[in-house]
Amino acid sequence: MNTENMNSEEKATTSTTSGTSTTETKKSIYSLIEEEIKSMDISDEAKKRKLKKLAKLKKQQLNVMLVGATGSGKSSTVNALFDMSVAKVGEGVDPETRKVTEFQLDNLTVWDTPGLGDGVEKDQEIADEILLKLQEKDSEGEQLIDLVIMVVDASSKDLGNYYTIINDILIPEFGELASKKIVIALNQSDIAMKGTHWDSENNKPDDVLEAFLKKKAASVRARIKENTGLDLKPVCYCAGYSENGVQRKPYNLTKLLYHIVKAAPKAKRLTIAENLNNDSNNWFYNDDIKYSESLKKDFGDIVVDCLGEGMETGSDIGGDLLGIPGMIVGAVIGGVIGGVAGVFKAIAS
Ligand SMILES: Nc1nc2c(ncn2[C@@H]2O[C@H](COP(=O)(O)OP(=O)(O)O)[C@@H](O)[C@H]2O)c(=O)[nH]1
Ligand SMILES: [Mg+2]
Repeated sequence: MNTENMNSEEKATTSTTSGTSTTETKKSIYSLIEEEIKSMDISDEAKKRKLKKLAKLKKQQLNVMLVGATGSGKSSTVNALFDMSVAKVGEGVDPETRKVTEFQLDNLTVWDTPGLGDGVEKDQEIADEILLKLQEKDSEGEQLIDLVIMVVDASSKDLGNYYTIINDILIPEFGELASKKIVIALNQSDIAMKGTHWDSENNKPDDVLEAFLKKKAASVRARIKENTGLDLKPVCYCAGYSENGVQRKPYNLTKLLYHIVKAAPKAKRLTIAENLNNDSNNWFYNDDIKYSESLKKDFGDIVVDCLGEGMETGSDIGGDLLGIPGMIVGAVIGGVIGGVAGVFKAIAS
């Protein structure tokens, strides 16, 4: 899979104000929430306040940086996670020039960085670019990059020069928040033992491979701790691939998403929900269901926070706190990220 070839067609949205549904492929979480607010049985004043909150959330921009060796699966990972059909490749960016490449989704930007390991000089150039990007400020004067996903091939022996990136760039630039903002993603779990011990029928590792991956994650964690002082919990997953008619579905992608959402600032988490890949197959295979449950709660909390006010009196409270948020969590979250867990689908329809 190659993100460089992504097209820039417009995301299909559903026109809600006119009541005509243009397509069912994907609904904007923001317009769904807006719809809900407008139909709530509350004062116009209260509606206005809620819509204002929503507008603020809608304006949030999330910036994610990908680092990792060439071939580790950075492109495959963003393709699996996000709805890349709407991505626009940054203008004037040539992937061959070993520059940071920008993929722009609605309100989510993925900064893809070239892999290290092609010589000291080139590595230095790339490190300088990564550093520059991390020093960049957004329009509010805040650090532009919200989080870094470090994609590592799960069968690789060592993080090598990526410790240097963590030590010399990420720790100084993220400061105290470094351990919160770095997600270590151990990809290609399916072929970590040279392709053996993968249970293709159930799209998961068998017991032997699972034990191997556990050990792998523990040793990577220990080595990162030793080399950088940070305690990061690596996620073993599989971004999947589709080649020559052979397809491997992602594994533990929901688990990876869970860690990404935790690494993102709360106010920006809906931007992730908004841009998720709608293919439910991508989210289906995980080592534990708790990640999708927790995600549902995380996204739901933000929606409730946006719609409920707590400060209102009288009947508004009943409407806000009892019926509607619960309904919204079901309908909105269900509708938008229906793929995250099979159960949401049922709620959504
Ligand atoms: N078996 C397997 N192959 C993968 C996985 N993720 C990516 N790949 C393959 O690894 C190769 C490199 O992936 P790519 O996403 O281009 O890596 P990048 O250079 O880091 O962007 C491609 O052939 C992918 O199909 C995975 O989880 N399992
Ligand atoms: Mg790539």
